[in-house]
Amino acid sequence: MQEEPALRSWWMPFTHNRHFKAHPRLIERGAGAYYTLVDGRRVFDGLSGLWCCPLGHSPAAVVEAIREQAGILDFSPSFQMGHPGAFRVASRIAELASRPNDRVFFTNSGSEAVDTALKIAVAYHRARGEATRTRIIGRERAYHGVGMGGISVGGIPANRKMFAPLMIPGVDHLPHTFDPSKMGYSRGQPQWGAHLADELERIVALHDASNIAAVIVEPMQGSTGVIVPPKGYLARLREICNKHGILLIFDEVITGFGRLGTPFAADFFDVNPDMITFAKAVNNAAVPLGGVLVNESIYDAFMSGPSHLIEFFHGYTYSGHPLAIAAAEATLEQLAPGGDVSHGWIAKAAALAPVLEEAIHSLRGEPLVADIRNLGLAAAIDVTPLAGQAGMQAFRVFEQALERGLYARFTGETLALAPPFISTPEEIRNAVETLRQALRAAA
Ligand code: PXG
Repeated sequence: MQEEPALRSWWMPFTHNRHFKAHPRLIERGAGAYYTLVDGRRVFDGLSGLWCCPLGHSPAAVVEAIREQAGILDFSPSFQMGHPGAFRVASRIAELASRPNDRVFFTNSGSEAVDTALKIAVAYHRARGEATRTRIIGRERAYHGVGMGGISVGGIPANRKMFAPLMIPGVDHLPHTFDPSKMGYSRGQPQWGAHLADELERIVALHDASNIAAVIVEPMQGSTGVIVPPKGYLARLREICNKHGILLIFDEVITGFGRLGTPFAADFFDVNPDMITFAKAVNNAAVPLGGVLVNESIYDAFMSGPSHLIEFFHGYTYSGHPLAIAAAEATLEQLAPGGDVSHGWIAKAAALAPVLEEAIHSLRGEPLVADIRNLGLAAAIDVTPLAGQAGMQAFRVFEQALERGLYARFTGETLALAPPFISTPEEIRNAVETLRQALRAAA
C-alpha cells in the first residue's frame, strides 16, 4: 500500500494508519452541520465530529468567546490560583445538572475525567475510614476512554488485551445489556433486560460490599454502538449501590449536555448518580475540556485536616483552561439560554429525536441491515459481517456514505449517527436516505 509521504509523521489515533495514508480522507473546514474536504466536497457531519459538536462547527458565539478570551487571559494557573470564569462555569454546569451543590473538577478529556472519578471514589472511602473499599465495577462493551483506569473498567477487548499487565487490579465487569434476540429493532429503551442489573448483587456477594468502591457505567453506551439501557435497569443499579454503600458513577462523556434531549442522561432516566463524568459537548469541543460532577457529601469527606493543606492530590496543568472555559460559557448559553432548558438547542435536540427515530427505523429490511437502535439524537445500525473480514462491512458502508456526502461513524459491524442539534429535520432524513443508498451500494 503506497502511503503519501506528507502523511508519514502523524501516528493517528484509533485509525488504520496504513490504509488511511494510502487513501486519505482530509477535512479542510467546518461550518454549521457540514465539513468541507480538501477536494472541495461538502459532507454532512452525521456524528457531530466525534459526538462532541452539538452546535455544529465554528458557531459564531463560541468562536468570538475564544477569540476574546485569548486576548484577555490566555492561561491561568489552577494550582493555588484561579480565574473567575472557571468558577462561573462550574456553577453553571452544576445548575444545568440540577445538582446545585455539586462540585466540578475540571480535566481536559473524557479519559482524564474517568480516571479522576475513579481516584475520587477510592480516596473518598479511605477518607471516611473505609479503606478496604477499593474495587471498581465496570461493564462489558463499555468505553471509558484510554487512561489506565478507563481501559481497566472498560469492556472493549481490543482496547484492553495489549495492555493487560498495566491495568488496575480489583476490577469486575457487569454483563452488557445487548441481546438482539430479545430487543431487536428497539425504538428507544428495550423492555427486556432490567434483571441484568441483579448481576451486581452476585459480584457484591463474591467480594463483599466492604471491598467495593464504585460502579461506573455509561447510562447509554455510545462508542460500542448505541446500546440503550433496558427499562428499569439503571434504577436497579442505583438501588443495589445504595443498599451496599457503593458509589454510582455515570460516564456522560457522550450523553452529557443534551444528546438525549435532556441536560444529562441522569435527567432522562431519572436516576441520580454520585458522580457524573463529562467532556465533549460541554464546550462544543472547540478546546479540550472535561470534568467530573461530584456530589457534596463526597467533596465534604475530603475537607478535613488543616485548611492550609491540599485536600486532593490530583489535577492537570490545563484544568479549567481559560480558552476552554470561555468556549464552555458560550456553548452553555446556546444549549440552555440563561440556564433555561425549555428553549435553546437541548430542547431542539429533544424535538429532533423522533425525526431520527422514524427515519432510521425505515432502514429495516434494507440490504445488510441486522439491527437498528436509537435514543435521543443518537442511532446505530448493525450490518451483517463480511465472511472472514471482521469490521470490513461497516467500513464499506461508511466509504459509500462519505462518497455520497455523509460522514457517519463506523466501528466493528456498527454504523452510528449522532447529528448536530442544529440539524434540520430535512437534513436528518437526508442523512438516513444517504445511508440507505450506501447500504444498497455496499451490498
Ligand atoms: N467516556 C466515554 C463514555 C466516551 O464515550 C471517553 C470516556 C473518553 O473521552 P476522551 O475525551 O478521552 O476521548 C469517551 C470517548 C466513537 C468515539 O466514535 C467515542 C469516543 C471518542 C472517540 C470516538 O464512538 N468517546
